[in-house]
Amino acid sequence: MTLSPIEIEKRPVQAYRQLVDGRLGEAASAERFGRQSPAHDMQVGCYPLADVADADMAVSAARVAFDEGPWPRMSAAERSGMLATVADLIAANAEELALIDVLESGKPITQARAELEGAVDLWRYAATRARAIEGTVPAGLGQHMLGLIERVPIGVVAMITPWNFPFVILSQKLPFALAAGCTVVLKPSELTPGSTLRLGELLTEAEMPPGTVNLIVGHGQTVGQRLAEHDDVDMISFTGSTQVGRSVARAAAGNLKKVSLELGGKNPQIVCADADLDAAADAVVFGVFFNAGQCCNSSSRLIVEASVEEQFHKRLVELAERVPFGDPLDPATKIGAIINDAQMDKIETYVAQAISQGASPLCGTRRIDGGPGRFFEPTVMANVTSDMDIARDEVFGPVLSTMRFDGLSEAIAIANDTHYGLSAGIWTGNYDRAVCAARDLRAGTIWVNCWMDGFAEMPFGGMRQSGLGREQGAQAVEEFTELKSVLFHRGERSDRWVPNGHNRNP
Ligand code: TXE
Repeated sequence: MTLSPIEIEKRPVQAYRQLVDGRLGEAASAERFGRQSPAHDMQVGCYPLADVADADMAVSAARVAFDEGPWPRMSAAERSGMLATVADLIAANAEELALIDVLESGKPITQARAELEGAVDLWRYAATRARAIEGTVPAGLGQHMLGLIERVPIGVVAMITPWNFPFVILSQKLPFALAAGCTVVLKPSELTPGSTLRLGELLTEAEMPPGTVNLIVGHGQTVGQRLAEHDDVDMISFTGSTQVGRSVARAAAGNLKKVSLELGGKNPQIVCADADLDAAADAVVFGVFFNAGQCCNSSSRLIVEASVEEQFHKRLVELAERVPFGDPLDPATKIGAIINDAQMDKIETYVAQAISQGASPLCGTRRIDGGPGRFFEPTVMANVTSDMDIARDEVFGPVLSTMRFDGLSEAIAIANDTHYGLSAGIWTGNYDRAVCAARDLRAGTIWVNCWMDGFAEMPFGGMRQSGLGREQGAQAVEEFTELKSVLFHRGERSDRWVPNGHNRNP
């Protein structure tokens, strides 16, 4: 397979600024760093490199903004209006934001445009949820008592986001925390910080009160670690690898801040013989090759009924060899570049190891040499067993592992044989099988005769080591709140704890 000719727009390297306490500027150290397009090997951005001092300044700005500033104190209608204004600004700048994500991440331009559309929808949805935060009043506390159960913003939220969906993942968190009345420090991945920092300019244009949102870019082990352990941070919301998620949770234990984690997955699609096999094959190929497999929801495991395994594999290979991949700036491209050399090496190592453990490659398996950029062929590996590393670990590349089953209970047992639990799917024409699978598969999202359909209204998150907490949906804003019980007494207090007239020393 040959790559389409690489073309990159003739535009100057973009210079970005961080946002701290309402000021767009340089990092404290005045240091900067650059990023090359993983698809073109050309420098595309230059960013202030924050360190611990910037993290401390950003947290202190968010703290003051929360404790004394207008954002948590304004009406829900005002907050909602501001979120809608930001949504409009993102929509008006969507093409530029999409291009930034393409150049820094290597994802296809048509996909990046769709992601921006989804992100705008998340901001608009969060704007509506800002006005739907409600408490309750329990009846029956007696004649003299009134109890209010309020939902109050949790406080200062630190957010750490990864490189695979820079603007979408930010939009799954930030507008919901803002809707709740929280203030935020956000650190995007150092591989894809551009669209996050560009948002800082849009927030300034929208006249977001200073300190409400602070955006800094630095390394995970310095800035990320500092945010996770900071005593003035009340909650940390992290998306990334399970390994780093664990270390974030450990760092958060110092002040027992709330932790929300969106981590990895090893997501299975079960394909039964009675399914629409054409539609299923298309969804399996989409599920595993979307974003070059660098996706927490990647359906990297196929569990196919033995009686149709051979014909289904044939169909998959046909599709895998046809799916357009190469230059992400080409609107026809469906599979773009791999994020960096470390990720390429990781993918290659898993594939080689699986072959040595007895898996049979049906197509792909190689990186594309000879041109600029990092590209890995869409790969299908058959005869994989559940004990192989390729079936257990998140490869995060365009690599499908296929296994076979006889009987639905075996399929579900294989599907659940993982320490992850983000998503799972089943393709079947049989209602009973669909209901059974939806009930017994252990994952935060179950897709029946579809894959990766998502809506702002539907909560998203994982069971087991795929994470803690949920984003999106009606509950998303509540994740950034806590309950406060307020008790009012009315009338005279007649009951006394210390009995009237009692004298301890007669
Ligand atoms: O992720 P990291 P990496 C998985 C995927 C991939 C692997 C490695 O399997 O192959 O992770 O990718 C910040 N304290 N996913 O190394 O390191 C970091 O700066 C606090 C799955 O890029 O988890 C970045 O902002 N923060 C995933 C963010 O964590 C730290 C998406 C994610 O980086 C930190 C990405 C630390 N000690 C990778 N170390 C998904 N679920 O979609 C790093 N960071």
